[in-house]
Amino acid sequence: MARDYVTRKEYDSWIKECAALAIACGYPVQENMINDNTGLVFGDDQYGAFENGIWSGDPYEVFAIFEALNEPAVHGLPDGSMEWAQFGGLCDKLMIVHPGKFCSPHLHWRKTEFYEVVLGEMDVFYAPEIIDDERLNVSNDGLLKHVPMPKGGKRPDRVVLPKGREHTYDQLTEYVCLRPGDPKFVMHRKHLHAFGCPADAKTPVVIREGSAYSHEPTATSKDTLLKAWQGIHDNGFLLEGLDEGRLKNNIVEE
Ligand code: RUU
Ligand code: CO
Repeated sequence: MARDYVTRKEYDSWIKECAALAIACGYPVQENMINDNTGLVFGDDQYGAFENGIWSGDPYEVFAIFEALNEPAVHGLPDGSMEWAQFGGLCDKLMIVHPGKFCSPHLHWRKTEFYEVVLGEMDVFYAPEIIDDERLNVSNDGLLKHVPMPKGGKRPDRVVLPKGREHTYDQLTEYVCLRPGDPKFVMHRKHLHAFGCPADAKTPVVIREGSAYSHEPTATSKDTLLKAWQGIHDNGFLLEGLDEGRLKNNIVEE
C-alpha cells in the first residue's frame, strides 16, 4: 500500500535542506518562515515522494515555500476601493522544487505572479488563455484584456508527470524552461499554471516569486479592515480538495 505520511525526520531534513539553500541564495529566511506548513504535499497520495527519498526524481506534487512578505498594501488607498484591493498587494516567496517534483495545476482568480529563477531550471506549464470553467467559476465575460501570455513550446518528452494526475496537465498546453538571468516571466490571473524541476537536475530549482497578495488558508490577520479577506482562498486547483490538503501535512513523530 502507498504510504500516506512523512516521518518527522524526513520532513525536517527536507525543509532544513531547503532553508539552507534559500539562505545560501541570499533569501531573508526568518525563523517564523520555517514550520510544518513550509513543505507542501498536494494530497494524501503524494507522500510516495518520500518512499525513495526526496532526491529520487520520482514524479510527485511536493515542494517548499518560504514566504518573506505578504502585504495587503491598502494603506493610502482611496475610500471604497477595498474590493479591488483584493487583486493587488505585494507578496514575495522563494519556492524550492526537488528534481522530478511539481506544483499542482491551479489558477488564481485575483493574483498575478512572476517568476525569477535563482538556481537550476524551472519547467513551466500553462494555458495561454483564460479558459472558461464552470466548476472553477472562471469566465472570459467582462474582463479587461491587455498583454496576453506569450506562446510557449511543446512539453518535452523527458517530462514525466505525476502518476494518475497526467490529465490535470492537459489544458496546460504551453511550456517554457526558465533559467537564471532570463527575463521575469509573468503568469496572469485566471490562467492555469504548474511547474516542476527536471528529474535529472543536479540541484533543486530555486524560484523567486513576486505577486499580488496571496489569499491562502495560511494567511491570517487580526486587523478588522482585513477581516473580510480571511475567508478568501484564491488558489483554484484542478484537482478538488488540494488547497485544504496543503494545510495539514501528515507528519508522523517517531
Ligand atoms: C505558485 O504558482 C503558487 O501560486 C504559490 O504562490 C502557492 O500559492 C501555490 O502556487
Ligand atoms: Co500560482
